[in-house]
Amino acid sequence: MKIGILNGPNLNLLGTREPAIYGTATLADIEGALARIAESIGVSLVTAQSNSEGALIDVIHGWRGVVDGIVVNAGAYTHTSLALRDAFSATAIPFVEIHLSNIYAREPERRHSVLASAAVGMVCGLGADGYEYALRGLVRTLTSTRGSSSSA
Ligand code: CA2
Repeated sequence: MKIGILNGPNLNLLGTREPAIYGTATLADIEGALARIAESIGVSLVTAQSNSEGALIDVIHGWRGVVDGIVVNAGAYTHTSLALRDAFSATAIPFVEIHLSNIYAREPERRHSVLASAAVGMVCGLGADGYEYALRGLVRTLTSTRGSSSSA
């Protein structure tokens, strides 16, 4: 099984500012931890990050037929981007949404996700550990959906 880890705008700057909201782990730290977890459960990962909405959509399109599912933190596009949601719908790639912060306990404009209703599930408010929970939850869901034909 192959899983894509997709991160959106400004997440390349994690660990540099606002540690009270986003923690101290860098994106490289998070991707490194996920790589170790993935190896331990027999899953391969591909990762991508972009600050551009169109580039994120191109990544999702390019992962069609390549990955079995995606763990995505779409950053602020979470709250606005019907285009990203359409990319998930158009490719039919199952995804789990993850947020470092609890978006429902923040400013009103962050309390809605346009992606969530199309997602397998969402993890939010648990910091960088949330990526692990999202990965494990996605893999477990895909494995149980596909039964014994899965390679994970
Ligand atoms: O909580 C999350 O994971 C968010 O997706 C993070 C986004 C925010 O727009 C969403 O509402 C919730 C922002 C990521 C910004 O990352 C920073 C990195 C370093 C310094 C400041 C912000």
